[in-house]
Amino acid sequence: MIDLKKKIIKVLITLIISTTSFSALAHDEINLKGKFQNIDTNNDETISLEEFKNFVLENRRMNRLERIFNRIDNNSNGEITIEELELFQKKFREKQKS
Ligand SMILES: [Ca+2]
Ligand SMILES: [Ca+2]
Repeated sequence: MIDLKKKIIKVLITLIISTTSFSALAHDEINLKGKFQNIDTNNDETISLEEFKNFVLENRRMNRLERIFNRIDNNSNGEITIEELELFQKKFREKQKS
């Protein structure tokens, strides 16, 4: 159950990040309709400037989160262990000292 949840989150993150880059729009792989519905949060079938701004901000936040995640994920296997978290904390503390 937990593994499935993890998998879903991973897929979601990949999806959101892949749909952020405009170069990706050139490829047909993207479900434009689904993307549109994601941005159109009040479901009135148009994207307002406000909705667009929120979408971009949200994606930027996600990208930042992914970078942080990758920095903690020392062996880049897509999962953070307690050891990796401790290592990250140690590195962070050393950085604070210097
Ligand atoms: Ca709308
Ligand atoms: Ca890891």
